[in-house]
Order: sequence, then C-alpha cells, then structure tokens
Amino acid sequence: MRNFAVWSVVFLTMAGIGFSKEPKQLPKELTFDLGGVKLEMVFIPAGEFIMGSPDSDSAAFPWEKPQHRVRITKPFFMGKYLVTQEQWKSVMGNNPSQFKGLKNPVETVSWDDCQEFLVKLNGKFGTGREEFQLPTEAQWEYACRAGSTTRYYFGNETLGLSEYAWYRGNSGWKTQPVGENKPNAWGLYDTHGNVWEWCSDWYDDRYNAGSPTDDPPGPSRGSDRVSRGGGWSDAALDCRSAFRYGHQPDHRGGNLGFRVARVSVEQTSGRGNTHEEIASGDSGMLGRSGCWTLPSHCSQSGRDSLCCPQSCDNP
Ligand SMILES: [Ca+2]
Repeated sequence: MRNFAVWSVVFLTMAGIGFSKEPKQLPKELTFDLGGVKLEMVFIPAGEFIMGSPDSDSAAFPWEKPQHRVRITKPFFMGKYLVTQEQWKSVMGNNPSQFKGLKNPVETVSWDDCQEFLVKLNGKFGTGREEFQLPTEAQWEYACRAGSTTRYYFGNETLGLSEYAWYRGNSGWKTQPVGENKPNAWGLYDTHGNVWEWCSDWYDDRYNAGSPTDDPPGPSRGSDRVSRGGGWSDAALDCRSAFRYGHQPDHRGGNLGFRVARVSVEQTSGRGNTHEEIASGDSGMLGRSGCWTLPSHCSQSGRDSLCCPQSCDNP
C-alpha cells in the first residue's frame, strides 16, 4: 500500500453546457496526501493567451516584451498554493526556511533543491504518463493571468493589491501563510507576492522575441533560471503577472519558493489528453470522463465545449 495516496478528487458537474446528452463529471481539483499533509492542485484548461507586457505599459521592462500569443496545448494541474514548509518537510525531512511557519511558503530553496523535491514527489506519485514539474514560465503566466490581460489578475491598479498579495506594502517584511488573500479566477493563491516562484525555464532577456507559439519550453541553455510573481519584499509593480526575473539555479533566498505543476508527459501525437492521464495519481480514482482537449481544438469548427476552454470560445 502506498504511503502517499490520492486523498480525494473534487468533481465539478458540467451539466447543461453543451453537447453531452448526459452530464459529465470532470475533476476540478486534485488532492494528494503527503503523509498527513495535503497537496491541493487546481485544473488549468488548455488554451491561449497574450504573454508579456504591451508597449503602452509604462511600468513594463524590455524583457517583458514583445507581447505575443502563446498556446498552452495541454491541460495541466497547478498547485493551488505555494509549496508550504510542512509540505516540504513531509517530502524532504527538513525545513530550510528563513521565516518559520508550517503554513508559510517554503523559501531558501534553490532551483536545484526543487528538483530533488520533485524527484521524491514523482517517486511517490509519478505514473510514467504524468508527473510533477516546475511550471514553465508560459504555464506560470497563463495560470496567473487566468484569462486576465491586465497588470495583475484583478486589474491594472496597485491600489487594492493588499487584498490579493503580500508585498512590501503589507507583508511586515516576511512571508505570510499561504491562501489568506483573494485567489485568481482559476482558484490559485499568492501568485502575486508572498514569495517568488521558480519556473523550469532558463532565463533569457530576449526570449519573448523569438519563442515558439505552442508550449514554449524556454531557452535551451542559460546561466539563470526564471522566477516569477514577486515576493514579500518587493514593490507592487514587481508583482505584476508579466514581470520576469532570474537567478542562478543554486541561488537560495528568503523571498524565493515555488509551486508545482502536474503535467502529462506522454507522447500525445494524434490524440487528446484525457483527464485520467493527468489526474491519475492513483489507480481507479477517476471514472471515464472522455476526451478533454486536443491541441488544435480551439481552431476547429464544431469543437465541443467540454474540450475547449472558455477563453477560446470566441477566438
Ligand atoms: Ca508568488
């Protein structure tokens, strides 16, 4: 019997939204048991968005430009919260954080440290078809924006940021417990502020100018890894959805942590990813839910509403 088992799957009844004669039940969230400590994941649909900052934004830096269209062709799950100190401790057996608090985000973890965490997590929950990873930079911004096109997922004005983020204006100059501020439209907490979040990509100032449209993986090489979202010590404008930063992969800091993504790693040529393929942390937890999405669904006529995210309904 596994020490780590999927605790529960919350189903969302998708009745009355289109093609299906019978209501379908689709997992909206996943919860994994890290030995008495929950790891909650939120479903992120496939879709497309405009990544980066517009030239018209006076707060934007050159490395956030140009704005460009990006398609996230596969759905995935994203950590509802930043990885907490109790989660880290359950998996790694230690707590390196500068600001102690079991519900606070783990920090003072390098990108390399995060890989060790992920190896251990995948040792428990990896299935060969899906695994935990750091989100790519594009996945991170897509998930943070949750359909928004503004500086922050709630709008353009820094006034009001305190309702959504821990930053230098309200943090007391330390991390704060996760999940206490308002989430974005997809149910993610603390993407703006609290701690910066490592992404999988190498960092390149100019990457936005030449990155591929579909699932940009980041540069093939570099010296720094991307971090996103701003932290407790940062100015409001550094917590914007498009703001980018980078650190060497062995860098550790008290304002730098991460959240995990659970993604399909199966070769999917010619077929869609089903919910089972990314949601099956344990066997038999999910019934058949049918096709979720194909990479090209958003450009196909006759697409069905279950297989296409809301953001693509009116391309
Ligand atoms: Ca954050």
